[in-house]
Amino acid sequence: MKPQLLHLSSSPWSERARWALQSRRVDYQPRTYKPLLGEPELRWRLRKWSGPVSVPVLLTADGALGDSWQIAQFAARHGSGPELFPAADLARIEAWNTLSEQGLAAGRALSLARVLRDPAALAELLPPALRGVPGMEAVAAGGVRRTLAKYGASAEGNTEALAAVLEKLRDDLAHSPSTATPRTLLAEFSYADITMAQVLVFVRPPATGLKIGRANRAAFDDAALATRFADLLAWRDALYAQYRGAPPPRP
Ligand SMILES: N[C@@H](CCC(=O)N[C@@H](CS)C(=O)NCC(=O)O)C(=O)O
Repeated sequence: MKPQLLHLSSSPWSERARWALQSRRVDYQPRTYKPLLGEPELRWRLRKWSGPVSVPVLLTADGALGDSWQIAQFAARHGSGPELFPAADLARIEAWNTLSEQGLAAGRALSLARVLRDPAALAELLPPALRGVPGMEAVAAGGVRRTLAKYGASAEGNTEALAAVLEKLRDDLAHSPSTATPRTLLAEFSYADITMAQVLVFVRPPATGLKIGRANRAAFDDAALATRFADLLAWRDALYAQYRGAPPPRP
């Protein structure tokens, strides 16, 4: 059985898993997750009957993997291609992944607050048949609020938290042993680059890899941070150009 990836095409958490699987040339079947409607299946697959569940989830012959980190490790064990987790650097890569989680959490809070204020962005979250139907924007807003609450998003301090993660990334790149262009966090491309590049989704989404509607793309964009971290956006774009490879198969 081909592993199946339950994912969201607009999500940087899912993008970490897709990039790792594709980078390791793992043959997998992507399947778009439907928030709320898909939750019962997710709970059943993960055997998790309470507490939050989220995607990406990889369904394998040996059970379900419920986190992008575990999925990337699966890719490292099963595929071929660049070594995503050089053993000597595993602890450092894990630290970068924790940093990425902090940046993504702040970015989620920032961007979803903007989505809540933009009717066009809310409409994009609805299935096409429901767009423009009276009352449906309020349903979409309810879904966004539910997501913010589910992940315990804080209302304050998110710009500073995101900027602090990006300052650390800038510093780590400056001190990296890499001699390549673009530089990588370790001497060679690894999962550290995949996970840290995702934080920049909430500064300005990349042109490829994630499918985000026009209004949501604008809501993810932070003009002030984009100016302040233009060097990191250029790094991320060069990383995508060099290492992201072919777009994912159609869901
Ligand atoms: N630590 C998890 C976090 C994943 C995560 O936050 N997923 C969110 C954003 S894609 C999600 O599933 N949202 C849909 C929902 O909450 O219904 C991972 O990296 O796999």
